[in-house]
Amino acid sequence: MLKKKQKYVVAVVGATGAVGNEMVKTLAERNFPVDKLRLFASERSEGKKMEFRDKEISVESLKDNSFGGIDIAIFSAGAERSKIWAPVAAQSGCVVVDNSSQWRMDPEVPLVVPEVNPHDLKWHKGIIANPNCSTIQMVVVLKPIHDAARIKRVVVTTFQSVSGTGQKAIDELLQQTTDLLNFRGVKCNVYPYQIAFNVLPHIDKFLENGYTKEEMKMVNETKKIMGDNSIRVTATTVRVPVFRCHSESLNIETEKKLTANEVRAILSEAPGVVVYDAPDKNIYPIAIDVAGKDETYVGRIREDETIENGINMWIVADNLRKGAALNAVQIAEKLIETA
Ligand code: NAP
Ligand code: 3JN
Repeated sequence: MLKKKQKYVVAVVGATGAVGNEMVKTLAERNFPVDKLRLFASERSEGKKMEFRDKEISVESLKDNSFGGIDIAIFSAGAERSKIWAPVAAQSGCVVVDNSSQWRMDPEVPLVVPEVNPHDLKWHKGIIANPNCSTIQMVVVLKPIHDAARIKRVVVTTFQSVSGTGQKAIDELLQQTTDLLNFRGVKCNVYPYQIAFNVLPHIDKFLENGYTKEEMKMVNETKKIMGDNSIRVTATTVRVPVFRCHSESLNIETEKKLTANEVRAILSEAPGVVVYDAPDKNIYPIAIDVAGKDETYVGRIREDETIENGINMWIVADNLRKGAALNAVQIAEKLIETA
């Protein structure tokens, strides 16, 4: 359990990565009460300098005694590292906020989006899981609709940016684009096919049921966060050649009828949501506008004319911010609020 303090010793594990970099930036921007910041990555990055509040911090590699004296450790170094190190950190007495899939579906670990289920933070036992980026932006929007009209079923298709795969994928899209525009051949190291000027219906590994792991993360995590196993979710997750922000097309079937205007009104009041929806003026959320923003943007809200109680919409959020770093820092903020 976290003890109340004026300022906290915070660690970011995976600090040199796409999410880790955003985490360090977010802690500074939100003026998180950091007494000391410790940054960890692989041995490759040992000694590398990163900036935090105009000071340089040296990156360390993880050792058995690394977590002594740390109050909050935010992990974004992949599931394998979380599996090994999150229990070590929790044993040392720090509260872990883990960005990987390793602990998300563990019944002993709360899976939290602060706008949706902050109450679940109360029962943590040292590890709190941050959901998948595609799930986070979707549940922020689903929760107020569920409260108003009970959601029966959601059909979601995602359009996910390459930053979701990490720094190597950002570099690959840039390199392939440059090579193609200079009439050179492309190399594919991160994805099985060229991502520049292409669309890949494949995120994470394929499972026996024909879905990908990313798709099943959206299905299972949504039920756990919303605390309702009866919500049926089916997903198709797609990688697109965009650097930042995940876009999603949602089709939502509810028990009670909601008009498009009622949905607009509900979402206008929802925490962490911005309704950006005026098709007559070509106003709808787009990735390049939402990059760097904290909220989930919603547009194209319209009734599904093929069923009785259906709504379609388009939602966009910054996957590195609300989808990862910001949600983790918001969890830490809630923890210190209630310490
Ligand atoms: P990334 O850019 O590839 O960064 C990976 C980070 O992990 C780097 O800092 C890397 O350090 C570090 N790392 C690798 N091996 C390590 C080791 N043995 N010990 C300590 N640190 C090690 O990837 P990313 O996009 O930032 O994502 C990182 C992880 O965050 C993902 O694997 C995933 O689990 C999670 N994630 C979650 C969401 C979400 O939806 N909430 C979104 C994206 C990612 P070096 O620089 O030294 O290699
Ligand atoms: O691909 C994306 O847009 C999001 C990727 C998330 C991710 C990438 C590698 C490993 C995850 C995740 O958060 O689910 C993981 C993982 O921890 O399994």
